[in-house]
Amino acid sequence: LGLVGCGGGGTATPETPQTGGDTTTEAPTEVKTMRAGIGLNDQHPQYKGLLKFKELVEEQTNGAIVIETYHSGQLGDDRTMTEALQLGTQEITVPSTAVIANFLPEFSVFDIPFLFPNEQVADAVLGGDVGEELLSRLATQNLVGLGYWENGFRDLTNSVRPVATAADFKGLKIRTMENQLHLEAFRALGANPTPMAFTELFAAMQQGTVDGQENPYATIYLQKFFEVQDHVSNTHHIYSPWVFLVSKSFFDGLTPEQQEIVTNAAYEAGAFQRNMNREAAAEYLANLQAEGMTFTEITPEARQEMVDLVQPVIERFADQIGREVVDAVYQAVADAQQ
Ligand code: TF8
Repeated sequence: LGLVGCGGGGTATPETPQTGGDTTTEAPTEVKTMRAGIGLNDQHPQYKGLLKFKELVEEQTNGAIVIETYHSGQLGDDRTMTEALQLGTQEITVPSTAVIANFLPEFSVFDIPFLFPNEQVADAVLGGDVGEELLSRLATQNLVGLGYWENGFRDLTNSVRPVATAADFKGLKIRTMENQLHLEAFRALGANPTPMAFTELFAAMQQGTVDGQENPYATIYLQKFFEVQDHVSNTHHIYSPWVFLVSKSFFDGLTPEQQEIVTNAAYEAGAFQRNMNREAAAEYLANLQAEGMTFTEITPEARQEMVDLVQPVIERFADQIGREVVDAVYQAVADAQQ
């Protein structure tokens, strides 16, 4: 796996916090290291959020927990890192729920296209009972989910033509995440989708293996996709949540006080990351246009046609996701809009 400068995940020589030259004998602190790996680069709000988490945890534990951060898939792609958490060879990662669905199918409920009309509804559903219930199920996978972070609304880019309506998807080779529902939804829209890990994506676009992809503006801009893509449309077809995941075997080995610090820091850093994402979204889109991409606005009518085309796919997947979960999420979406 070629870990970069590893040496975490275990205990190290005590690094007793120096609080002055007195002679009080404090029990030597056992330093625990957590390796946190993500897929996006060090410019992305995902990484800034991770740095915030590091700052909070290291400060509040007086250095008893050290966070090592790795970006750009240095520790592997989202799926590989999630597996490493299960095995206990990595401690933290922040994958999209679409990837988590390969471990727990019910997480695919968030891959239902056009589920959330806006970010406020997403916040209410994810932060509500059904969101928490799904997080608690991660324990069966030797994972602990410490809240949702925000990848965000996904928008389409490609290098063939501006996409304004469903008809424009025809034949476009679109990379999707490794998720069955995403694949089928893009087929229903007329595209020719192909699943691929994010770490392979840039090269695939550069070499023309795929014509396009879909991700939030932050990723399209900060990962420099504008260098290999010409057109962007605000399809906003799926809102991707991230989940802040910790290896359960590692988390169980923390003291209750440390667990609380880590949990609170993950939530606080999540709020920080989410705000940063939202504040910068308009700027990222403007930057994409400044870099030469064409921007196509999807009209409400065009979006409705897309909604209708993917509806049968949602029906087909409802059993696999779990009817109860699907119904609970739809109910929560409705409640959030009252
Ligand atoms: C994707 C996702 C990824 C993120 C990131 C690697 O397209 O949106 O960008 O999950 O953590 O694969």
